[in-house]
Amino acid sequence: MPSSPDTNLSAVLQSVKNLRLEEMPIPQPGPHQVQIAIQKVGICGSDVHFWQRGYIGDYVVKAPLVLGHETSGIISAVGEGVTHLKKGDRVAIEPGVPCRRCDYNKEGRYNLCSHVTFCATPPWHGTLARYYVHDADFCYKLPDHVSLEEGALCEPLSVAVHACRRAGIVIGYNVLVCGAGPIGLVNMLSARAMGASKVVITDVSEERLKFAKELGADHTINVTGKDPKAVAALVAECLGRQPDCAIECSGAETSQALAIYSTKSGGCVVLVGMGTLENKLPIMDALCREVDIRGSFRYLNCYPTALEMVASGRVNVKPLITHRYALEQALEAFETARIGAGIKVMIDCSRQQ
Ligand code: NAD
Ligand code: 572
Ligand code: ZN
Repeated sequence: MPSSPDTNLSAVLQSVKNLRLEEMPIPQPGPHQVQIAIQKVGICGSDVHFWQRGYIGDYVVKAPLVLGHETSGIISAVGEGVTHLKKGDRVAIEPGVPCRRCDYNKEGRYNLCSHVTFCATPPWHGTLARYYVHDADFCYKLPDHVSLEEGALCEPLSVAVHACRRAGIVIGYNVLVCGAGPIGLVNMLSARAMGASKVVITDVSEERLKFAKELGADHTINVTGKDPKAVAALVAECLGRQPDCAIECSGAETSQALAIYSTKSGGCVVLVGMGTLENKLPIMDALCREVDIRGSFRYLNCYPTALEMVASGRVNVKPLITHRYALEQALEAFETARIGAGIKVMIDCSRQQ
């Protein structure tokens, strides 16, 4: 064990493009909370976006913000009243804690709570630090054979579990996934685990499509410069019929149109990717063919399922990790994520000797 005094080195976004390593106070757990010695944190596109632009939509970085929300760690202290976790337990951290009191919570849709505190969404600090305090019931104990990296990847996997649930995927479904970034890829894996027979995935990057193919896509389509209606015909040709549902994970307007045109009449399009605020979409096509268009926002009650998918071996998220860095190399790690190298950049926040 390290012998020098313990500190809380953290990756703090001071202002746009100004990310620094700084010492922060070590937080202490209150009642029903746990203190976690953070181990693994994946970099998400939103971390890079806050770093590069200083805002996403109405969420503006106005004060120093610790980044990171794809997290696992080891319990280092427990607050009063915590019974299901103890010091030394390895956990995955669900980053968004809802208010628990509003109508959405009472209706059982806690992901829609507008008072949620979500790691690394201003003004709430994230987890790229040595220590973090979180509500104990939003921490999930990892089975011994599930790695801390897999625990961190339960976050994007939960986004996919929610989207696939919204799409209603069942055994035998044919699925179109639009966009082969980390979110498109976990949707592909999750759709498969939920019973999809065939998955077609699109992108504008050959490199990402090659990765998707290696990860198990049945068909890949490079949509660069192609008309959405023409691609929809290609999708149907690949599958031998139109997909039962489409999960859009790029946010591109043409890709959203493709999702609608491709999906069979009576099927479902799930929108996950965030694009511009207003897009032109073929709504009449959706209307006349009763294609449902559903939003998908983060997740609710998905961590246990995501964890089970990994623990049972039904989903292998390990190949998604293409780069690894220590917390001390956070700037290098963010630069790797910024240029879009590989798929998932993972930061090790544990304290080395
Ligand atoms: P990413 O940028 O790494 O991946 C997006 C992929 O889409 C890239 O590979 C890109 O080449 C591809 N793409 C671009 N234009 C395309 C097109 N016309 N057709 C097909 N593919 C195209 O991002 P990511 O981390 O995979 O996240 C994907 C999206 O999901 C982002 O917009 C992100 O904000 C969003 N997201 C939403 C939620 C939610 O709760 N709804 C949660 C997490 C992420
Ligand atoms: O893993 C959660 C997550 N959510 C993302 C993006 C990346 N990762 N979303 C897109 C941005 N929105 S937001 O509402 N916001 C910044 C709070 O625009 C959240 C969902
Ligand atoms: Zn994210």
